[in-house]
Amino acid sequence: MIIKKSEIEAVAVKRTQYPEAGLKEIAFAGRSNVGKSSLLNLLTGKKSLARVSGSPGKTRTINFYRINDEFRIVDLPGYGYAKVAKSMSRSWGEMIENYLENRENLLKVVQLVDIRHAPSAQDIQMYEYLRFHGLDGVVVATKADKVSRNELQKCIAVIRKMLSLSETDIVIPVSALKRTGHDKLLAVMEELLCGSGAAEKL
Ligand SMILES: Nc1nc2c(ncn2[C@@H]2O[C@H](COP(=O)(O)OP(=O)(O)OP(=O)(O)O)[C@@H](O)[C@H]2O)c(=O)[nH]1
Ligand SMILES: [Mg+2]
Repeated sequence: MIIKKSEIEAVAVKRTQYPEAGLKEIAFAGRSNVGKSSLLNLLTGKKSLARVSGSPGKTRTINFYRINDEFRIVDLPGYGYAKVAKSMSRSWGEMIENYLENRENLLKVVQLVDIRHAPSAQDIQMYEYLRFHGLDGVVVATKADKVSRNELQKCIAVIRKMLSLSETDIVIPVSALKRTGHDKLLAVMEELLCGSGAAEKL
């Protein structure tokens, strides 16, 4: 798949702000600062479609990006940002759960984890939650440029083990800095969308 067209379609904190459900959606989840927005920019080839920042907690809304007028990528706000107030993290949880549990056109959630670190308790919890809702199966290991080729396989093995992945679950190492791994992710996304009956359109 080649992404020829990408644009932000909606910024939402509640259901009434979501765009209409006519297009299939694939969402990106992961802790704050893991690289969700950077990955979106890499996939679309647009440097600043999604806001990237050194300070975590940048994306605090659910951002819907319309891709090729065919489907959407949904950038979810990151979890695990310590400085966010308790009350705020509760409303964060509700915002995400509302989306993940009630969005009928949501196909899959790509879970992002930092390749350098063993998945955190929250990463594991998130993945189990996705599994429970049948949204699991694709993991992106971000910042792959930070480990050597040698370490890469070891890091992926740790991620597989900690998230209790099955053999059919996919882990894709990606680097937004070196611009690698996105082709594989695009291919996986295309397969997901085709399997859902959007084949002739892509
Ligand atoms: N070295 C390296 N740095 C990266 C990569 N991807 C993202 N970063 C950096 O990680 C930081 C966070 O990236 P974002 O894309 O804003 O992360 P996010 O997951 O969208 O964060 P929130 O919006 O806070 O949830 C930025 O400083 C990026 O430049 C990568 O592949 N390699
Ligand atoms: Mg972000």
